[in-house]
Amino acid sequence: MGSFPFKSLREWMEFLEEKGELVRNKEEVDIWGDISAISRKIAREGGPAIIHENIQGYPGWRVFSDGLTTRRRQLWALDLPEVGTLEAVLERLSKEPMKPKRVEWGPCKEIKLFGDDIDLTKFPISFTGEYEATPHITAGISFLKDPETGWTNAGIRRFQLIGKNKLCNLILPFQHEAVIFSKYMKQGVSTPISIVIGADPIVYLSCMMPAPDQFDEMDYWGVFTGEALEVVKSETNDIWVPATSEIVIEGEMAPYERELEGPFPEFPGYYSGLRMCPVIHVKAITMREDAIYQNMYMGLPPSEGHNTGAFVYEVEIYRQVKPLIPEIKDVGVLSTWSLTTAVSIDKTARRRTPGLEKRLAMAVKSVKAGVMIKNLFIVDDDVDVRNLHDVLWSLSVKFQPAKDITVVTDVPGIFLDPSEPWVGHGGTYSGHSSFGIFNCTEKLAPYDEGYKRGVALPPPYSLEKIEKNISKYGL
Ligand SMILES: Cc1cc2nc3c(=O)[nH]c(=O)nc-3n(C[C@H](O)[C@H](O)[C@H](O)COP(=O)(O)O)c2cc1C
Ligand SMILES: [Mn+2]
Repeated sequence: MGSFPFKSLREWMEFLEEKGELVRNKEEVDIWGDISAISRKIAREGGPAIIHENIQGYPGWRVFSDGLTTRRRQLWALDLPEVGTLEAVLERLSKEPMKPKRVEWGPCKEIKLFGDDIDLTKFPISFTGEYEATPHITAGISFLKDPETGWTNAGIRRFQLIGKNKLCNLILPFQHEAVIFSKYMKQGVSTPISIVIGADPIVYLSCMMPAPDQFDEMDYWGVFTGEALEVVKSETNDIWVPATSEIVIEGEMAPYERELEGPFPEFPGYYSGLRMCPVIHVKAITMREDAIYQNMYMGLPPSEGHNTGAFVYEVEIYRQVKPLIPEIKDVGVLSTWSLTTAVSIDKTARRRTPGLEKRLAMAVKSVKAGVMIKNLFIVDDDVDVRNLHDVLWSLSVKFQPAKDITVVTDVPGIFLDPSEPWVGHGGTYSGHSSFGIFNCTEKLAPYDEGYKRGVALPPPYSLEKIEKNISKYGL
């Protein structure tokens, strides 16, 4: 049986199957929309992970998705508790990063393809949205190595299929991929890249962490599990990738070659425009004998990508802000990557330090993990930041539009957000936004008349009694 720490996609699938959270779909699906439509439904309904075993036009292939769509499965993947999750992650992350362990061989080397044998059109790369020109790899983890420091960065990118051995890579200027790519560009040489498709869930969660500069995301794997991740060397470059990966695509991006990328269903739920983006020339593909292709739906939230992003952004915002403002209590990414996010603050400390909530807001916006936040709700620490009812209640009764909104104009944003008036500046432009702080905390005097007895609830002794004896009441 698969159990934590999951060392391959297959161990993870075994575990999910035992938990009754993996569906094996034998009904034929196509790459034109079926796979995406099913993922969309799963995400909206909190459904199970799925493996499609019958892909029209791609005999022998299987496509896996939605392993990490629900918070419950994300917590299983990292063996974390449902209550006090952020504190528990923080405790683990406080340990020294653990470097991956280099090994000679791994199952991802069972098949090796070079030269004319490389043909990406034979892979079941699925369309995500109706207006995509050609399909995109969506669960591809991009590994790049800093030519100056040796730092290996890992992150999910979508890669557009533009030829049998050619992919287009949307490199966003504020991501680490751009930092590294530009170093090779300055040297006038090609950037080596390795892309992993299909990996264990800890690899996926680790690579999505918005970690600081020069931090290898794969070191998180060891910190999460207490063991080192086993990695093997790519065939054509010096990038080391998880040994049990299903598929590894190796290639090179020439410094100045660009092709049009897009349109793609972006995380804000609208299509991107077309942009000139770097081109990957594929030099090698290695994979398992019966490789499983992994897909991660994107577009209108929720999706596996959004839900996983929400979790890792919560973790990293909390981890990065806590040393600056220890009064931060919890973080909930409410929608669309982190465009709308809620944080809670220590109520007692805030009473002693009026205005503390604004310092918290500025700290949140200043750390790497907070860069995309546009709407920030600050709530009291007796409010569950992930519960929309609670957050909207705070907005309803603790917030006055005329005085509790602070707008900071002209901060970095993300050009994929269609509400930005500056959209359309092309691929070298990161985005430009305003930042709204919604102060939904209880107000201090002279506004405290309604607040002075605290939140209106049944007596504490009754709440406690009912909680303790809940089954006696047939509940
Ligand atoms: C399905 C999916 C597709 C993504 N596509 C891209 C992409 O094309 N370009 C990009 O810069 N980020 C993309 N991201 C977001 C990054 O993976 C994420 O922001 C990551 O933290 C960036 O890490 P980095 O700064 O270390 O590169 C995508 C995320 C998901 C889940
Ligand atoms: Mn990074």
